[in-house]
Amino acid sequence: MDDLREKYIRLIAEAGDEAALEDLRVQAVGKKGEISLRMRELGRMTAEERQVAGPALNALKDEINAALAAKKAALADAALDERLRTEWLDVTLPGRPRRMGTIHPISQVTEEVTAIFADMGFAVAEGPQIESDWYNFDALNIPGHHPARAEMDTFYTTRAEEDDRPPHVLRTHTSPVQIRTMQAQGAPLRVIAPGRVYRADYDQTHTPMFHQVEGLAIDRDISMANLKWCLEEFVKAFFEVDAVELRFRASHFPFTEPSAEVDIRCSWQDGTLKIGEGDDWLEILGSGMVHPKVLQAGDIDPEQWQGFAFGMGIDRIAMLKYGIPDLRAFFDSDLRWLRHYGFAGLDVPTLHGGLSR
Ligand code: 2NM
Repeated sequence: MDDLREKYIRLIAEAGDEAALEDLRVQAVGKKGEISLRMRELGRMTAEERQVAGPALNALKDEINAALAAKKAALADAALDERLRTEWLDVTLPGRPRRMGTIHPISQVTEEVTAIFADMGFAVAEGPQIESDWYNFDALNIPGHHPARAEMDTFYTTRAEEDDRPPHVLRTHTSPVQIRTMQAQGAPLRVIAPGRVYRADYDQTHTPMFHQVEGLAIDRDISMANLKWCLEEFVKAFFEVDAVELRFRASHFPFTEPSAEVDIRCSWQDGTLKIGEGDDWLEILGSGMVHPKVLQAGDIDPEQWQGFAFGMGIDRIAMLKYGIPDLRAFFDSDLRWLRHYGFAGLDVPTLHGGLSR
């Protein structure tokens, strides 16, 4: 029995892995193992012999099981130590730069505009891109014979042959969103409506799909003075300059009265634009006081409420701010162009952190 003990204690000590240890367990204390065979021999012994050999065999079995368990734990410890030694990671190392996509200038500028107006208390409103002609035209005081409705400018959908309701249109501006918001929220109201708009026009300076942002502020005593302040704050923040001069030129839109087109003072030197200085003027948006009929279409009482509205082209102000020469390249999905003019995905524009870097 001493030989058995010595043999197995040595073999267990020498075992290199768990598999070897399991083989030893089967060989020693398994059903057909050496210890078990010895135990079976107990039956053929005398009572006196059995009294000595029985407990001794049991003790040996316990001892071998304990050695197996201890060795198993030691092997697991060693394996863990080895993993800890080899599988380490220096979390203080700088990240590996990976080429990711970039934020499209139109998305970037939309976020910038949103951040600026959010700071002035404007919420963002959205609506469908396929609109009824009522929301797109009638509600905005654009009459049936107005040139904007002409087949040439507007994308019309088609109805089934026997269906004589007026067809839907691809919205030609985001104003229908303003009507829907007036109806849904009532006055007072402060929203901007950024998004895609569609006009059947394609040349150097026009694409059939482009982006607009419109603003709308309605309260009891909103005036052109409030409009002027808001737009000045916007232009300063957007172009990241300390001072600007705006010029309001009388104009005409069906949905505002009075209406004004707004220019900003600028200079062009060697093809680069400087905002706020120089002798040139740059037209950037249209604006005015919301027409009473438009308020009425939005279920707002024009005897109680009044407001200003404005609209501008996101694509155009993106080109101006970031020196992008060709409008059509915006929609070419050219990876080289996107890498050149795109913005890093994690640089979210905020007023406190800076709009652009
Ligand atoms: C412009 C110019 C002037 C405008 C009007 C409205 C609405 F729906 F509230 F009446 N939203 N935007 C507006 C006014 C848009 O774009 C050049």
